[in-house]
Order: sequence, then C-alpha cells, then structure tokens
Amino acid sequence: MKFELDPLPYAKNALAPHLTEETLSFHYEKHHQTYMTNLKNALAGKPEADKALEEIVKSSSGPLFNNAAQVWNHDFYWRSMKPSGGGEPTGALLDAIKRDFGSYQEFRTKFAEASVKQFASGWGWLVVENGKLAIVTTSNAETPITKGQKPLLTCDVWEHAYYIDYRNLRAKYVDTFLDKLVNWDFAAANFK
Ligand code: MN3
Repeated sequence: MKFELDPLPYAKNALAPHLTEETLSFHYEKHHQTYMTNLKNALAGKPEADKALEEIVKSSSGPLFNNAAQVWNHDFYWRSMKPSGGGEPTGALLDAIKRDFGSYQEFRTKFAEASVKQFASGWGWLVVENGKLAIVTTSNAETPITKGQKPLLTCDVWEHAYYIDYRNLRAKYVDTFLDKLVNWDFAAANFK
C-alpha cells in the first residue's frame, strides 16, 4: 500500500461551522496521520507492506490492526460527510431505509441513539448485512469490514472528533452530523 493519507475530499474549513477548521486540522493532520505513521513504521521491511490496506485490516490483530483499521475508518468517515450535507437520502437507498427501519425518521432516531450510547470511543455505522440495512456500532478501531458487513456510512464518536466544537455534547454532534453533514451520495454509491 502507499503509506500516505488520501487528501480530505474538501477543504479543512468546508464543514464549518458544524465542524471547524481547528477540529479537521487536529483530526486529520494529527490523529489520522498518526495512525498512518504508526502503520508505516510497523510494516517497514515486512512483506505485508505490499498488501492493500483492506487486506491488512482483515488479516491483522493487535497494534497493527488498530492502526490499519483506524486509517481505513477515518478515510471512510471523511467521505461520509460533505459541505451542505445532511437530511434525507433519496432513491433506492431511501426505499431500503423505509423497508428496513419503517421511515427515515425512525432510522435517524435509531442511528443517533446507537451512536450516542456507544460506550467510550468508537464508531456508529449504517451497514448492509445479509441483504438488509442495519445500524451497528464498533469500539475503538473495530470496523464492519472484518465482520461480513458492508459499510455505507460512518460517524466517528471518539471524543477527538467533537470535543473542540461540542465539548462533552456527543448527542449534539451526532444530530449535526445527521442534519448538516452526512453525505448520502457516498452512502448511495456504496449501496449500489
Ligand atoms: Mn477519529
């Protein structure tokens, strides 16, 4: 793999005021970059260094897994948001949400509740599992791609994702993620 982060899909100030440039600077340039640096150091001179990131995530454990999975999860998170995002999806994905959750509103309530209740650090996800949409959470670096689930979007609920802008108010951050930031085009492309 190439041991460089993909660039952010938007400018660091493009999600303001919902997530500030300060948050994106720390989160991308410090936290995300540190996972990548640790991964690069851990794999230096090893045969696994030639593998794709997703393969490394699926075949590793311990610190190597933690850093590889956090690189993957964060890249997925950045693409799960966009400037002027939020609100309801459309088309086939909205139909599937209605089929599997009853309504968008029901999905929204359940996604927010699961993400807020995830104890300590982790992630809230919308995934496809056995042909159905599901909301799951993972702890620390855990990721649905090792569990036979296909992720459509994710919300980072580690404190570093929201503490600068929302302090301890994780629920307010998750509400903002859903109402102002979520990138349904990305989720729909993953759903296809
Ligand atoms: Mn993070």
